[in-house]
Amino acid sequence: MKKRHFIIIAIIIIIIGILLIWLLWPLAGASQKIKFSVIGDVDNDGLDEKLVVLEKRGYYGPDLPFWLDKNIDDYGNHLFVYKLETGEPELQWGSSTIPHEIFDMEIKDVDNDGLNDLAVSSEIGDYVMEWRDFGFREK
Ligand SMILES: [Ca+2]
Ligand SMILES: [Ca+2]
Repeated sequence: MKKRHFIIIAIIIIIIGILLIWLLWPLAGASQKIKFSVIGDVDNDGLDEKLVVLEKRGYYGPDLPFWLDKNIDDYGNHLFVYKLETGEPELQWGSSTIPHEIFDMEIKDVDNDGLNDLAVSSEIGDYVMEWRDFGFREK
């Protein structure tokens, strides 16, 4: 009798385990998620852009740098800048992996020089970036 109970309990545990794997499998494949976005004229051309911070698995996209055979499979933050003037957001620029977590960003003129900057709050502290030709530089 006890052996029979043990077998029934083992079968129930196996069925629950299979159900959990089946239910959670789609989550295991989720390799990226949008953390937040902000809108403003970050490149100071008079038109707003949408900046999106993405949490993503893998340091690079499908095209790897020549010195790597395979992608680095860690989670990291990526920043993308989209133009908004055509209705559909159009990718203007995207970063490779940012080696620290970004908590918040704000597009504003931090140093009162008449040009917008990107004020970033992150796990390594607050810092200010500015748009230069094609990409951001720390101020
Ligand atoms: Ca702009
Ligand atoms: Ca400024």
